[in-house]
Amino acid sequence: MSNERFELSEKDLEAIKISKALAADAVEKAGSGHPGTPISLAGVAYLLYQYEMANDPSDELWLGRDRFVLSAGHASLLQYVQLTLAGYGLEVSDLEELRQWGSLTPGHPEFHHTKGVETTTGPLGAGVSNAVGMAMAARREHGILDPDTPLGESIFDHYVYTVLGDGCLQEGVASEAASLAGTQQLGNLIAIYDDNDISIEGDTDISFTEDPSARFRAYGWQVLDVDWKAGGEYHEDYAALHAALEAARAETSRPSLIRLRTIIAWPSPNKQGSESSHGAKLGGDEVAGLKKNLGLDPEKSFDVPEEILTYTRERAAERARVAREAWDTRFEAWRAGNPTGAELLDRVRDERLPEGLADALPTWEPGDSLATRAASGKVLDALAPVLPELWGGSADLASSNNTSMTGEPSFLPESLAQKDGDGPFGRTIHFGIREHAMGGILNGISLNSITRAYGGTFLVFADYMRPAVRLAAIMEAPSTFVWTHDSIGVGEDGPTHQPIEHLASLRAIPGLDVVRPGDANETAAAWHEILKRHHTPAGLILSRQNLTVNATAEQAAEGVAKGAYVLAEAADSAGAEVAPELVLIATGSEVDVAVKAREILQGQGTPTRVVSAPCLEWFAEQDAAYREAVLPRDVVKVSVEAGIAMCWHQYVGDTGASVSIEHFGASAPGARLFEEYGFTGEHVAEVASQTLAAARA
Ligand SMILES: Cc1ncc(C[n+]2csc(CCOP(=O)(O)OP(=O)(O)O)c2C)c(N)n1
Ligand SMILES: [Mg+2]
Repeated sequence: MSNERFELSEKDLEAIKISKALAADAVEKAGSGHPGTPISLAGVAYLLYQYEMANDPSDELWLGRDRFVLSAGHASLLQYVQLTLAGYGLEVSDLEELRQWGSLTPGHPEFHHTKGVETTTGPLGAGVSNAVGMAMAARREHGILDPDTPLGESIFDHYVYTVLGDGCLQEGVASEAASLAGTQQLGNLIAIYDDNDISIEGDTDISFTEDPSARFRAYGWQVLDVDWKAGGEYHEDYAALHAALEAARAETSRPSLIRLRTIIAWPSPNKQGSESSHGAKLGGDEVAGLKKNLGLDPEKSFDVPEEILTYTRERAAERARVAREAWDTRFEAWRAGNPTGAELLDRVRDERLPEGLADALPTWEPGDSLATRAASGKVLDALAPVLPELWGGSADLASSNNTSMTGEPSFLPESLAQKDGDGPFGRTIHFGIREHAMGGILNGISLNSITRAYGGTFLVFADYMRPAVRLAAIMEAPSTFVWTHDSIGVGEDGPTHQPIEHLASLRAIPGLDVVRPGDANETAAAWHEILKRHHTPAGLILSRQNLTVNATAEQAAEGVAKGAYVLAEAADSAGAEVAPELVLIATGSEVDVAVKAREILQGQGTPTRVVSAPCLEWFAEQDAAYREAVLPRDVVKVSVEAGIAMCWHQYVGDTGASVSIEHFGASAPGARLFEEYGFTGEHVAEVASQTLAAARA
């Protein structure tokens, strides 16, 4: 730490005042928004963007940059104003368009939308889990690209900064993530907690009385206090904050929480310290009063003197130039010395899979029998040597989810290593029983990262992580959620563990690929297709119980990528393929049920086709001709899926039917439940015959 007293220049202080006024003006003009915290934390954000973080406004995806996550996403102006001042491409005119159609400044920060925004936030607490994921990703990236360099000394090391508020700290997801960050000893993670005692309903004492410092210390974090309220008069002490940030960076074996005591909306004359400044425009008089208190002209709006904008942009550019000069030189040296690593880096940054990946995938023979979760485990084992960027784990269900790549070390701090090889650069992630944080961490890893991650739990607990899944879809983050134990096939654990409405409810999320392979070969093909897609999250939904392999490896490789395909064609009595009179559509474990039903129906003289439909989203991408060829409009269709029928009507139409389950399951062996609830070849054949007869009547 330097002994020099940290001091901001007059122009810096002016820029901070202007930042506060801009936040007030933007909300005033929009008519809605959140001015309070962008006003009170303007200096914090200014410090981060102009003094503390490694960043390059001209290259917002610079590999060496520190990450910034505004977990308190409602305070989006905090970030927008600094992106404007630092020269990330936003202009003051964009701030004038806050929250308007088509603007670069939406209500909450959105990944892919505004340059410099690293993740979409707004659902409180989620950003903390993203930040933990980013901090973990940084360590893993170091591990695969520069393993011989000590932690902290590689060009791939960077810090992750997150700003969070009372709301984030109250949300469970942040607790889950912070706890894991402590265990993982993420020294590259720095959180600034805006301790302003205010949330929407007023004083946080009405619902939040714990000691967050004690809590974070118990998690294994370093907690640093910066109290701007100390000593009578409120004082935005940037030197104290800077010192805390230095101390946070210096602590390399623990994450740090800087507990910063602030007054919301300071120095707004009447609304400072009040929830009234949280989420509504301040009002003209109050904005004028704020400007007066800041020494700014109350008559002017969006007033950024050219001199100040030039100063902040040049300052940011010059800092970036200096940082880049040093970093780029080291990067070139790294490239020269690490051709394999460089090739890997180029490949993943180009979003290319290795040549011949398909050949590495395991195949099975029709008639083999194994659970798709087991097949998925074999696929991961096969991918391990050829796809170094892929890593992941489970929320304490690894042996059930088959998510550990055999023989790969665990991702753990040295002091917690359980077996040879485990360490900070390990590959298997132990998320603990923290599904929601796992989802957020996977997203943090997937965003602009050079690694790709998956995480497993039981499908029924997808509900525990749904907000993160939804955010993955909004962000087009290629997180892979491995959800096993996918139906009443779970059996004895009973209704709490048996998904019923989950497939339908996950399919309701736009932009999420819900992938439920019907056998082992389809599972390998499903993984391959998921990996080919770099901008879509996927849920890979797998069976607990053994499933007969019905698809050949070739059939699966070709068919799964199209979402649905003809697995078994209708035939006449001589066995020759003919046009179907009936189509059975099934997913996952019910594909085999449909295959059995087809045999019965064929025996009865009804030419019956089985369509396996592992991913309805991929099927929807196919052209109309293909879809019509697979599911002909004029043929009677019956869907078979061990879940609610919702979403199948659009495939089977008014003349068709769905064999489904519209109630919760029960505790009994899975095979018995399949019988009791009608998921047998006989019952499906019966329903299909009746449906066909009714359609013809
Ligand atoms: C998961 C979630 N629940 C509720 C909200 C609605 N909400 C937005 S901000 C906020 C209060 C946040 O308080 P705090 O973090 O202290 O922010 P401050 O008022 O200090 O800016 C709430 C409840 C949300 N954005 N996300
Ligand atoms: Mg607050």
